Amino acid sequence: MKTPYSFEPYCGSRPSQAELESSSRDFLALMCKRRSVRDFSDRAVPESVIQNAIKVAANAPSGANMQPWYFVAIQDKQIKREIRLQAEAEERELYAHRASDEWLRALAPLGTNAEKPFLETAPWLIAIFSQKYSVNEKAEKSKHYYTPESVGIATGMLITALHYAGLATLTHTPSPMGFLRHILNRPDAEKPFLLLVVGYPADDAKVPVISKKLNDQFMHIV
Ligand code: IYR
Repeated sequence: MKTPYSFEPYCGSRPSQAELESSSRDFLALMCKRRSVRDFSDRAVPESVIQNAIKVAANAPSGANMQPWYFVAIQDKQIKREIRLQAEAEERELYAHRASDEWLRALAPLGTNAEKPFLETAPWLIAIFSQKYSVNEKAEKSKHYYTPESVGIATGMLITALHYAGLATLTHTPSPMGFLRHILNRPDAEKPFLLLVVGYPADDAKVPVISKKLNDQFMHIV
């Protein structure tokens, strides 16, 4: 049956099993080095690198191909300062009152607190927004599907692209983070999903000693 929709040849490759094994092993070794970094250098990172990483994220799969995401890449010092001030105000509340004892105990090994100097030190912040719906030129709304899943996948691809390029990142979720919508002038349909801090790690950057789940703890094959 002929459909009104068009299809085109798939342009991906078909590597041999040996090539699959080699490239997946190399990529695993690279990704095992990904860590969340909180000590950033102020060393500049070219805009093109940030643009390319966001373009990678925009190639993520999404529910009904609705692409329910929007990225704002921030290098402006004044805007970074405003974000830091508002994030720290929320975080002070979180650490002093909002977080349960259980939550604070879970965070203790990470050594985090309400101070977020990296929001100003790092050369780039990327604010990721999820869109509940889109609006076309005729002001007609289209519902989005699987929005958190889609934006989560895109964010994972963004982090992966930045790590592949050689940069450090931190997934930061000041809570609540509604202030990002106001500072960055985003519409009602958008909700802040995550703030990604991006840059070179400081020369003396330290990360907490933590363990990752072992293979048989996070997967099995049947
Ligand atoms: N948003 C706070 C607290 C925090 C929460 C989780 I869950 C973390 O994995 C890390 C921190 C902060 O950024 O300090």
